[in-house]
Amino acid sequence: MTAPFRNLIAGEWTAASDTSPNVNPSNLSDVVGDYARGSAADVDAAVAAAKAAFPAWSRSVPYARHEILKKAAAEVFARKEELGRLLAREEGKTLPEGIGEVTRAGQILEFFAAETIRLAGETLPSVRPGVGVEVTREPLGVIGMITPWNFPIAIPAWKIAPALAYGNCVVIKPAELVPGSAWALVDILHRAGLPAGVLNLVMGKGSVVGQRLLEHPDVTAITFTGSVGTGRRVAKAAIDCDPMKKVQLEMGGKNPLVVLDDADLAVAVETAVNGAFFSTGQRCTASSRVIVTEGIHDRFVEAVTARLSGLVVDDALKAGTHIGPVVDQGQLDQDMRYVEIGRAEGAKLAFGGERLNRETEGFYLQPALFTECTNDMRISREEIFGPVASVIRVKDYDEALAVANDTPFGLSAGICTTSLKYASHFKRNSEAGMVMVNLPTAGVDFHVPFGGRKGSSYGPREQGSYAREFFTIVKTAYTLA
Ligand code: UN1
Repeated sequence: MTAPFRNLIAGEWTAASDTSPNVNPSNLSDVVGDYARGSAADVDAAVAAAKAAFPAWSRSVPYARHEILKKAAAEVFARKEELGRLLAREEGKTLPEGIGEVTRAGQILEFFAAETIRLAGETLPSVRPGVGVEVTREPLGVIGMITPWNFPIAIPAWKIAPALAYGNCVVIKPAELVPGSAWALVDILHRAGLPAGVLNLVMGKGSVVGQRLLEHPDVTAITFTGSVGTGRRVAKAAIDCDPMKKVQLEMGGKNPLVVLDDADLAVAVETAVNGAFFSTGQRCTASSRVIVTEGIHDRFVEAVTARLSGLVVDDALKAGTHIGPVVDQGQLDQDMRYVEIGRAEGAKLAFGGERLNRETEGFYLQPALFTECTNDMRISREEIFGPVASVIRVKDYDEALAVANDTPFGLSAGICTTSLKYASHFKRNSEAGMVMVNLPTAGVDFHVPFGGRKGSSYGPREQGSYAREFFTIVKTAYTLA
C-alpha cells in the first residue's frame, strides 16, 4: 500500500491523525488509496495559512495568476487519460465520461486564466459637481469550498479556478468518497507555482472538516454543491457566524424533459437516455421526469426501453461499458428504496431496477424506467440521484409545461420538439435556471452561467464571467478632484 495521501496546508503536504480508504465502486476489493481525514485543528491551520497568504495574493499582478492557472490547465490536458482513469476508478462513471470531465476541468482552468486579465470596473460621473465615481471589484478573502462526489474534478475546478483568478485564497474539502481527483488537481495547481497558503486541501468528514469551515470566523465565504438538506444547514451556519459569510449553494434537481408529438423520435430517445441515465443518473441536472404527450408516448417508451436493453452496465474502466456502478452502498440503497416506492405508488416499472452481478463485486444497478407515473408521486417529486426516471403522460404542450414547472426544484429543463413556437415558448416560460432544446438537461458548457431557481440554487451563479458575482465584492469609490 502506498503512503496515505496527505492534506495540503500552508504549502506543506501534512499528515492527519486518521485516514480513510478510497474504494472503487466497480470493484470493492480495489482500494485507490488511503486519504487523510483531517481534524478541526487542520482546518484552523489551513484557514490561518490562507488568511496569511491573502494580502500578497490578492494584490498580485493578475498576469501572475494567469500564468499559474494556464500552466495547471496544460498539465491537466496532458494527463487527461490518467486522471480520467483515476476519476472513473474512484467515482464509477465510465472512462470516456471520466476523461471528458477531466478535459472540462482543464478548460475551466484555461477559461479563468484568461478571466484574470479581464476584470474591469466602471467609472461614472457623480451627481455632485467635481466628483468622480469608480466601481471596482475586489477578492473576498478566504473561501471555504465543500464539493460533492459526483463530479470529483470538474466541480472543484469550477470553484477553485475563479476563486484564485480573482485573487482569493481557498480551503477546499472534497467529498470523502472521491478525494483522489481533487487531490490531483490541488497537487497540479500547487506545483504550477501557487504561493504557500493560497490553496489548501483538507480532506475528511463533512461533520468535522465541513462543519469547522462553516463555523470559522476567518472564512469569508462558502461555496457548496450537494443536497438540499445539507445546503440549508450550510446557509444557516453561514448566517449564524460572526461576521456572516457570503454563501453560494448548488443543490438538487428534478429536471423535466418534455417530449412533444412533433419531436424527432431518435433525438428524443437519445436525449432522454443520455439525460436520465448516463453518469449513472448521478447528476443534479439529470432528466428524472420525462413528460411525454399522448401522440408519441407509446412509440417513445418502446424505443427508450429498446435502447436501454442494449446498454451495458459494467465496470467503469471496461471498454464498452455505457453505465458504470452507483457510487456507494448508501446511494444504491436509496435508489432501490425509490424503486420500491415507485412500485408501491402504482407506477409501472417498464424496465430495469434490479441489482446486477458482474465479474467483480460492485454497486451495479440496471437503470429503472417507470411509466404511468403522475407528477405527485414521490418518485416524480423527490431527487433520487440515481439511474431512475419517471415517464409522465400528458395531453398536450400546455399540460406538459404546467407539469414541468410543478416541482420544488428549478435547475434545468429540456424540450424535444421540431416546433419553433413551442421551443420559444418553453424557453421563456420554463421556471428553470437552464433550458435545453433538443439537448439533454445534463451536460453544460464551461463558459456560461450555471445555476437554478427555487429549491435548486441559492446565491449567485457559478461559471463563466458570472462567477465573479460570488468570488468578488464590489467597492464604490468617490473622488473630489
Ligand atoms: C452537468 O450536467 O454538466 O452536481 C454538470 C451536479 C451539477 C453539475 C452538473 N452541479 O450534478
